[in-house]
Amino acid sequence: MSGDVKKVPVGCGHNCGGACLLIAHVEDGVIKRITTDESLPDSIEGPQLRACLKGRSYRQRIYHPDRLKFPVKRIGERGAGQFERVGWDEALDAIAQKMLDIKEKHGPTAIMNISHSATNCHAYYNAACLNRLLNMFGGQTTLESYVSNDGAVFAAFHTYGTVFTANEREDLLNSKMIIMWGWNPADSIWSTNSSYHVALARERGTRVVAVDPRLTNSAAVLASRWIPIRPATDAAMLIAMAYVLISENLYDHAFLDKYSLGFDKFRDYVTGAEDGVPKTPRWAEEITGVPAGRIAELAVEYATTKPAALVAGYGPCRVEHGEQFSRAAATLAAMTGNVGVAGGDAGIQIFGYPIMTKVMQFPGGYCPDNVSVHFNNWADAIIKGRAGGYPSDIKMVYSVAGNTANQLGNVRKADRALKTLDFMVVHEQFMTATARYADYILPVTTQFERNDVFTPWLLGHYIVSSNQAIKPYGECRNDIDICAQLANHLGIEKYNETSEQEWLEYLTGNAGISDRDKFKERGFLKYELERSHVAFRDQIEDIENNPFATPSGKIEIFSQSIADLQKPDVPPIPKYIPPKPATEASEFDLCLVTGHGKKSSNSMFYNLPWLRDVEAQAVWINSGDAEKRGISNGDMVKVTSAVGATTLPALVTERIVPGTVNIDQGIEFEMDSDGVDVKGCSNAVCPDGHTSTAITPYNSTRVCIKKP
Ligand SMILES: Nc1nc2c(c(=O)[nH]1)N[C@H]1C(S)=C(S)[C@@H](COP(=O)(O)OP(=O)(O)OC[C@H]3O[C@@H](n4cnc5c(=O)[nH]c(N)nc54)[C@H](O)[C@@H]3O)O[C@H]1N2
Ligand SMILES: Nc1nc2c(c(=O)[nH]1)N[C@H]1C(S)=C(S)[C@@H](COP(=O)(O)OP(=O)(O)OC[C@H]3O[C@@H](n4cnc5c(=O)[nH]c(N)nc54)[C@H](O)[C@@H]3O)O[C@H]1N2
Ligand SMILES: [Mo]
Repeated sequence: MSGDVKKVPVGCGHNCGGACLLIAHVEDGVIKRITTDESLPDSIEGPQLRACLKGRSYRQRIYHPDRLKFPVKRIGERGAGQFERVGWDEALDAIAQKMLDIKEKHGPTAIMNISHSATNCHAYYNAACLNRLLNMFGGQTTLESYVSNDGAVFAAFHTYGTVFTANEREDLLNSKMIIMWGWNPADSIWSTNSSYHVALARERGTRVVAVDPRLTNSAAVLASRWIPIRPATDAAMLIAMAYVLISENLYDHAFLDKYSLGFDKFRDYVTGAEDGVPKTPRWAEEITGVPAGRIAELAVEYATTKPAALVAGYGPCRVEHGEQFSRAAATLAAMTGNVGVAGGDAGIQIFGYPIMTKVMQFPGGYCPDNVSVHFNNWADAIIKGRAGGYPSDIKMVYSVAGNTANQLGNVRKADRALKTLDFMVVHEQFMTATARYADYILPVTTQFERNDVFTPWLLGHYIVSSNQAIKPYGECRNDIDICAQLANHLGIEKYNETSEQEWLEYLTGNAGISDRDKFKERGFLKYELERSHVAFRDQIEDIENNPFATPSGKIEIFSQSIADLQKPDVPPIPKYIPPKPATEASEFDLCLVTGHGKKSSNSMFYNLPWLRDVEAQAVWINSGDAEKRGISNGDMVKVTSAVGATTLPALVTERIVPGTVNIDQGIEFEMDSDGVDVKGCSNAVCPDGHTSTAITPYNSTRVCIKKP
């Protein structure tokens, strides 16, 4: 033991949206301890980039007994999880032979790329490595849709003409009122200091309200009022709030006249002039379960407290007709003149702007022969192929950074689909629910074992330098190096002729790093902005010279481009559309939501003992619903939907509205011999398929619950 401890800054940027700072304390080549940002603030430094419980537990992830150390090859039945160790050369050779063989017999699109988002804050080591390889190989079947937020994306494009709709978090300090609408930043991060800024705003006197089917940790700790609502009904509540603003003349006529299009049509729908049904708070009470008085009160408060930020999470738009929630929220933001002003919010949060663009993404390339299917049809496309109307017949699946078999709806179908394959390759750190089905699993490094640079989801005035703290674990390699070696075996030239250092310099070429040594040593670079970034400020300050990027140049409350789509279930003005009458309504009498909880980042981290200690996986059920079913707290229960079932303990609580249950997403499935998941995986019950606006509607799943 030398006893020398080196402190190395490492970034933590998983798909929680955060880009945090970890300090690895390295002794004799081993990380003995992990701390986080403890730098003292100076003039422009702002809050520290402190990591959450997951980042700070990373030592258990790096050195986990189940961490994959060597390449392995399947020896048992596909999916049975039996593997043996092989050498890198043998594995790469076999993979290349098989890929060439499949391409020759079936064409390149017989390979489906099911990579996803684990490392999407990384500029360098990203699923883009595989994209680049397969594009150079001659094509692939890709998966399209964002899964996270298609409803918000659809609404943002048609309402504002862009997905750069988010203000930066510091701007919340300018708000007099914050409505966390289906947004739970205390657990789900959404950029490193989101909950810190809500807490600070509240401390300075900002009123904070939460609208959510659950009394989340955010609602409990950050809000002074929780408004419980039935899931998938939010558009009705927002529309009734619009009714109140119209009938009490509390909306901003001048703002709407100058900046928006089609409010008159929306008003006709809201007042009932269009269909004879006035969308009153009473009307919405029936639908949402929120008392009419409470709806009216929130409407008046939102319209008269200026500026106010209606900050929407993605939970409410991950439902059938979820785009109507986002369209209605944007409309309310416009009615109250809160778009493009400091302390306001455009009602849809997707991307922020300037800092993110300082770091370029690794170029994945493009191939004109690629075909694609919707993400939540990936398994169906494998099973049915061209005969089922999909663009290709799939023989092989390749996954780099993603746990698609677990994270998309209907894991039973995933199991069936993967068992039909000829071949499957996965780059992973762990034997995940997806990796279990592979022929070859290639072990990859974590960010502690390589160099990278991260930015957060929305804005923050900084970028993070992530530095290699230890040698690669076991025989692990970097994704980009594996792809480069495979490219050699495939006879692809010029996949990568750029060194790591050169890549990092290229990717951060716009970032204005004057002293790279200092950047690496501190682990971050912060920027000073003259004023906080507010989406659409330019439009509001000077609409003549800076029109919105919509066809009309205005905020489109009425959207001709939506009308032109001619989708019968997607109206050109925001409306509440009731769910399809469920044929099985009497059996599946509860609505399931699937929150993004603090114990995992999607499917990562829940295998760490420290995280399991924090929170056990359980289904939240209201005490009234539990009593009717004879369920007591802690009882094992079986949750069943039209596509499958899962068993897990019940958490009987007042913290969820009656008629709704919650299973945190991300826990990995394990099926018993009847095909019933025994681990509490939400996607054992959430369906595959999507809405006509490409939404993966996890949160409008109908289920029933019984004691097994
Ligand atoms: N710790 C942690 N952080 C994460 C992630 C994670 O897995 N773990 N995942 C990251 C990713 S990939 C994403 S896309 C984001 C997701 O971020 P979100 O989609 O915002 O997160 P959710 O927890 O799914 O939903 C937010 C809240 O919406 C509520 N909700 C669900 N349905 C409805 C509804 O119909 N109406 C209303 N009003 N509320 C509803 C839920 O109870 C929840 O409290 O989080 C990111 N951050
Ligand atoms: N029921 C339900 N399901 C959901 C959601 C929901 O709300 N409800 N939310 C959905 C959302 S918003 C999202 S974004 C998806 C996320 O779905 P995925 O992106 O598939 O989920 P992750 O768990 O982030 O998968 C990341 C995997 O990559 C691995 N990994 C991490 N770093 C690296 C690396 O450097 N290289 C390689 N090769 N692998 C790495 C991790 O070990 C992990 O297994 O889940 C979706 N699933
Ligand atoms: Mo996501």
